[in-house]
Amino acid sequence: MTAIRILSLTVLCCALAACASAPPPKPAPAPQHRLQRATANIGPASASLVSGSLAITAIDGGVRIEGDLGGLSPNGANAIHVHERGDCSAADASSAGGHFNPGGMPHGQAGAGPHHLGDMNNLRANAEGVAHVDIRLLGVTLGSGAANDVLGRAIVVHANADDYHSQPAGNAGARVGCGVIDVAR
Ligand SMILES: [Cu+2]
Ligand SMILES: [Zn+2]
Repeated sequence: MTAIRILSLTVLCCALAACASAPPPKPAPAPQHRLQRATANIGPASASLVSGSLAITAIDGGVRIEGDLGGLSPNGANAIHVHERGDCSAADASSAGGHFNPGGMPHGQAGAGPHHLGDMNNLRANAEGVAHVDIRLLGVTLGSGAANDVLGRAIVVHANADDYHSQPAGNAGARVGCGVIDVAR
């Protein structure tokens, strides 16, 4: 009996020791930006006059997208998203594919529940049809090569506002502007 108790205590001690000495599992390192700055030169699509240059800079937790876009409808609202393919070659920009969505989420609104990683809030154009863009897109990286890397993807502007719930793309209408997120030169 005593021998059995000692044996089981020994086994317990060994098990505890093994637990105590096992190295804690290392969390996977978060993907890091490898670029500080990129640009997206937005050109017209679907026979629009939309154009402008956007600067994309690395910030904590994502990127900041900033610049002016012209050629929009005066006082209108326009959807803007990161789309999965950096290809604006089609006249209607369909070549840019769907919304950038590495997490397999439904379309939605940034900061308000499940949404595509490329979902962003609508732009507001002024009376001259110019929208100032200043968006913090969180959860993405710039040049990391990870699944959430936006480098080499496209920024697409739409003719209409995003309703933030219709699937798969917010019922935002034609693609009127498109530009690839590219290394700043
Ligand atoms: Cu879009
Ligand atoms: Zn979306």
